[in-house]
Amino acid sequence: MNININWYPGHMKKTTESIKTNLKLVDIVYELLDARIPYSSQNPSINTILGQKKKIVVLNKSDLADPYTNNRWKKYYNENGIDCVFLNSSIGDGIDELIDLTKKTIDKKIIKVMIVGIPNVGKSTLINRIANRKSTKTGNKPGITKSIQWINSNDGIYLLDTPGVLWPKFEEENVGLNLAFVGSIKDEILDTLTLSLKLIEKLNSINKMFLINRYSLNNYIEEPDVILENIALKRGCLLKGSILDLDKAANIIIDDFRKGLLGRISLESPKEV
Ligand SMILES: Nc1nc2c(ncn2[C@@H]2O[C@H](COP(=O)(O)OP(=O)(O)OP(=O)(O)O)[C@@H](O)[C@H]2O)c(=O)[nH]1
Ligand SMILES: [Mg+2]
Repeated sequence: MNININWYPGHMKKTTESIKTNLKLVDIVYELLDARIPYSSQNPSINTILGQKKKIVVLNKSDLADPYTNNRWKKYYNENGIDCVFLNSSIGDGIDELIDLTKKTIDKKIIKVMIVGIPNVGKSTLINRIANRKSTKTGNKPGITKSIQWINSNDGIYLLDTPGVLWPKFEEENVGLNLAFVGSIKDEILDTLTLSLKLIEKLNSINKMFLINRYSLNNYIEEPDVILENIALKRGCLLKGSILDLDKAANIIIDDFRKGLLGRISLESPKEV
């Protein structure tokens, strides 16, 4: 069961180029990572792209990640001398800490910040939080922001929103899968059924209770395809003639994971990377 994921359309290449050209206009960069996959959500070329520019690693969607694993990542970044802040941009948790750290790092009246990261990680949501208004469009699918734009906030911070970018080739199958699980790859290019089986496999390797609890699975079964059939049965996913609608069940489990309905789950912890 192989799944080969690659998504690097022309606009991402263009955006990466304009990130490079706009870099000289900003004082600092917020590198947004998904707290559930801090390793897979980091652009492997980011440090080369940023050069000597100051940056803060922002672990967004930390409300969806396991709190214990968040702490382990915090320790990991601290030990490596990397500034980091954990956020929930949806409700604004951690924003004050991020602004304080920014002002401590850049001693200027007006601070210009560029925000970069993978699609759907919450860049525009964070900008709207800091600016305290809905100044840039957000949405729960990748590819919402189409072009680079400046947004001003009241307290002397100028923010540069950028469209989400990935990179030409994922080094490992795992990286592409993790990005697809969290919703950073356009769903249209994904084979949802295979993706859901991979997700079931991954979740069960972390804690078998996530799926058992959510879908009241009474028997513990090893094989992902049998688990998917059981979820389809439990959720009444049926086609004409009482055939199981596995595609529907696949969408349910992927959606539930993305919304945090299976629990707060981290797919990567520092020991693995
Ligand atoms: N649970 C949770 N959801 C968040 C958080 N931040 C953003 N979101 C949601 O994630 C989705 C994507 O947010 P956007 O701000 O549009 O993401 P983006 O990085 O600007 O995406 P692109 O413009 O496509 O690159 C939206 O549905 C947000 O409501 C967070 O900290 N926690
Ligand atoms: Mg955006």
